[in-house]
Amino acid sequence: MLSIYSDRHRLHHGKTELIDGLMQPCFEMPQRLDMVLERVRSARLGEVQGPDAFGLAPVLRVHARPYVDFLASAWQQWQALGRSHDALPLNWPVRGLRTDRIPHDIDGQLGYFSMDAGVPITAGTWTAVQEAADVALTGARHLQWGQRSAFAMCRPPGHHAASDYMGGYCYLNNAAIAAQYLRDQGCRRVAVLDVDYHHGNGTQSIFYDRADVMFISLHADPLSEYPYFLGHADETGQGEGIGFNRNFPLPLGTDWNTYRPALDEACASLAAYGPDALVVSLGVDTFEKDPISGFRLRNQDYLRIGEAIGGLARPTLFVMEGGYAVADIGVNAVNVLQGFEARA
Ligand code: SS9
Ligand code: ZN
Repeated sequence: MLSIYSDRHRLHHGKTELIDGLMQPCFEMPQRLDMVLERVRSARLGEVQGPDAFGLAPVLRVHARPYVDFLASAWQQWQALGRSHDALPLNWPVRGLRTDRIPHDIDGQLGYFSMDAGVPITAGTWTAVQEAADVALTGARHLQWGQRSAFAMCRPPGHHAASDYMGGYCYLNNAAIAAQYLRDQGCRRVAVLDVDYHHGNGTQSIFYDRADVMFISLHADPLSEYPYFLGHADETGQGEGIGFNRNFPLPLGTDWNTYRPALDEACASLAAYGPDALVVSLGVDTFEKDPISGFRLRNQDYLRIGEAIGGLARPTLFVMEGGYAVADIGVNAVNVLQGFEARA
């Protein structure tokens, strides 16, 4: 399988995040992707290529212009106030507050365009997140050119980012941008399968009212886990999109015996939909040793996930999402890809 990778992910490296009431080193760190690349190489998965530059047009098919302008200018605005440390949001327009005016002040903008504080903006963040979108788009282009599969080594991840807000380490929604690109290049139906431990709230909201992009997610029950405010089983789509969104919230402590039947049902839904292309939001934070998560999947379970996806026999783009057990992220991600290839 061809993999797409760029060193520029390193330009994004937040220092600290607020977790359990403490400022701690960011779990979403450059070493994550180093480990994935190392495993892609040692497992001889296939060629590794750099991304092509697509510009902002395919990004703007998914994200709102004011949000993209905010991301592009946030660091300069922050620096203009004499601040050289990471920018972080601090307050949000919740129930009853106004969202019809975008604040001029950068602190107000940071809150307006985010859902939480897990999104540090550093000097290199905008370059790195654009590069991650290009990595996903380059992978999508390979499917368009007739390849059976590709692996987009995106960092930072994307599935919590919606049309006009960032959150949960995510800025641009790499998987959604790739799915929309595939539609625009002539795929009639595209499906996104999200196997990250956390619900892909951003991807769901982007495609919620559409029948041409199905979204299916397996994740920790939002009553017990981040992102808390989306991802329940009764969210089945809206308008034309009714029936084209499916969530499988699973209990904390889920192991393979609990995961497998949900995955099989998700795959049956995907097979019935019959997409021309499949985008997999590949998070491996379902791993038993993940430091911020509560599932109990083991190394070999990722081979089985890949086999199930391979059994769908669709052109498939894997897009890297979460996974914070740095020592195992490479093995687990590549196990999915090798399981897929064994069935392909
Ligand atoms: C854990 C807090 C998690 C955000 C996690 C975002 C994961 C992206 N108790 N904070 S895949
Ligand atoms: Zn996650």
